[in-house]
Amino acid sequence: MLTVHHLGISQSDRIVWLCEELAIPFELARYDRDPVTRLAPSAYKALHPSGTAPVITDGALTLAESGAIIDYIVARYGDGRLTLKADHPDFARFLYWYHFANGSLMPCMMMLMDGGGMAAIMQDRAGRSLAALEAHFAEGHQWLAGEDFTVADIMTMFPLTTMRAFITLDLSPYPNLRAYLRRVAERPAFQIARAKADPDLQVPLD
Ligand SMILES: N[C@@H](CCC(=O)N[C@@H](CS)C(=O)NCC(=O)O)C(=O)O
Repeated sequence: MLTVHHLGISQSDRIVWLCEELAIPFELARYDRDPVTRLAPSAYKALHPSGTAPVITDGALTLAESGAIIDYIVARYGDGRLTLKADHPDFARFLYWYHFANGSLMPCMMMLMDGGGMAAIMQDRAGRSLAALEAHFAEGHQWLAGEDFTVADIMTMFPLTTMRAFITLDLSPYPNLRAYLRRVAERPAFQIARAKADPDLQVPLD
């Protein structure tokens, strides 16, 4: 059974809504925020290494990240509903707004949140994110999807490499993640792309 773990007043309300729009059966597990920090309680943080809402469970699967959850539910239970196919005239516009919501709009909104403290929250999330990547590769996976190189790898390289032209990132505590970056750096297409995109930029690749 699909279970939507909803953290009160959070982005997981999207997933509850999605399930209602699709009229699919699901269980709702509801958690309240910590009254002092207004963050997720430890029971919620224990669900997934991201420590963030939304999270779903479906049989043996535990999945976080709004977009991944929506894509999973729509692909598995949606019968093509609520998405547009590549031959639809509005396909590109659909993709743009779908990714814009979390890729661009939400980061801006989070920066505007009342009460400050966002830097500390983001610091904590960065640590969790790097630890989750390290744990993934410590399990022996070659790439993010597992054995297949995918666009997930292409999306993830920028924050771990080129972004370091703007931030200091010490990856020494993450040996498996660094080995992954070296694996990516060995790909001929990656090397050609770097030479074309920023031939003069020296960014650490491990
Ligand atoms: N990009 C993530 C962001 C998730 C996120 O920031 N969730 C917030 C709720 S809106 C959260 O879990 N806050 C509580 C916390 O960080 O402890 C997603 O869309 O799933």
